Amino acid sequence: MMNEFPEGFLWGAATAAHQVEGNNINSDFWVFEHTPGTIFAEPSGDACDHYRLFRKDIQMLHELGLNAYRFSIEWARVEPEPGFISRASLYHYREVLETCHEYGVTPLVTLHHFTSPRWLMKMGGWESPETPARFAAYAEAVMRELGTLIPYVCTINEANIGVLLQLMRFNSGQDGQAPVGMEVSERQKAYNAWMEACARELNSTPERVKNFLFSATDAAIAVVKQAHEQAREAVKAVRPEAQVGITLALSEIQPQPGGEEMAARLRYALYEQFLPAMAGDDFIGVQNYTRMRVGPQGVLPNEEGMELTQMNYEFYPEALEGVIRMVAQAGKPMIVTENGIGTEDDSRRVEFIRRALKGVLRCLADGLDVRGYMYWSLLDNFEWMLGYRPKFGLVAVDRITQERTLKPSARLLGQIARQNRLVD
Ligand code: GCO
Repeated sequence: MMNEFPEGFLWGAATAAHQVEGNNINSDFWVFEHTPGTIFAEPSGDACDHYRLFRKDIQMLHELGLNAYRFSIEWARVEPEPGFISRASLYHYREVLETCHEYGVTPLVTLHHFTSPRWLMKMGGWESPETPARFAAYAEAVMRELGTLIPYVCTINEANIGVLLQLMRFNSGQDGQAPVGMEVSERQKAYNAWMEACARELNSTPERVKNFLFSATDAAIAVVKQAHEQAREAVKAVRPEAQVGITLALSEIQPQPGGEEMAARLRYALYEQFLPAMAGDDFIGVQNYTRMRVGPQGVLPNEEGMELTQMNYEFYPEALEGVIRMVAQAGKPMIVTENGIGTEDDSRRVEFIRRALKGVLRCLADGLDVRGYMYWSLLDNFEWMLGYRPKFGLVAVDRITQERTLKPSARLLGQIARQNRLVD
């Protein structure tokens, strides 16, 4: 089998502002983390202090041998109040982008990676019909100031996350609605109380903030799709050459006997329904971590005997190949914008990356148009509700001293990138 990647292949690692920068105090998540009764294991705090240490981190990424860096610009910093643009924060991101270019690292910029300004939640968040235009205005402000430095834009990270979370029953019993005739459980009561407190803090209502990522209602999904399309147009109007795409969380859907029909429904909900909104995009951002076995009733539990990651899902690096093959049918260039594993055992990460990349090579051999691979994540960082316990990084971070330590997987990916081939 060929083991070479195409010339110009983007080799990188990804981060997201809230998970690494630290002190993202004007965002909705900061409120969720700090409101009593929080479901977050711990607050994000200083995170990896990447807001201050970005130069070292980008230099380190470059020295490893990687040639691309996917990171996000934080809306809550750029537009701290509606319509008020912070020039100082744009200047910060200018420095981040310039540092990338100094080291010959291609930046892939995400405009929204889960966190939103507090004020957006007050105005109805991702269910408000005003949000697409507000998001597009922010995108335009970013591109006007920084556009010449930004070759790739991911508008919204995992626009389908609301659907995915609902499917995985991540928030089961936490929707504040007990079925008729049933007692509201203690857990649900506590969750509702926390949501009410968050809503007070955000001058909003529990209905508006309860789906603090995106919700899975048709109306909310329509808002997310419109936000993507309007932002893409805003970006293109300022900088037509910028390559624009959305990113989607895609587990490989594997129908089990009798599960074909359900699998087709899930494929539509998680993926196909977003295709019309992506028609004008330049690329598709593929994000994959595991597979999803589907039976007639829905997603099945992990297969017995399978190795699990720290996220409690199956260690299944081959899922990336399956997802790329599905997405390839849309006929657009693909960039793997996230693929990774949460583990304390870095040798499992080494194995994961190798096997995932073998899958990418098989896709390339079949002529599929994969342009790059961004490992999630550069650094061990804030894994949302789970806090700092899951370790996704190529690089470990001491959160007291902020010292960085390369793991063997970092050297492996750097070596593969430098040689642009998978070596045994
Ligand atoms: C996501 C996000 C990342 C996560 C990563 C690991 O895919 O949920 O883009 O922010 O940290 O996926 O779970």
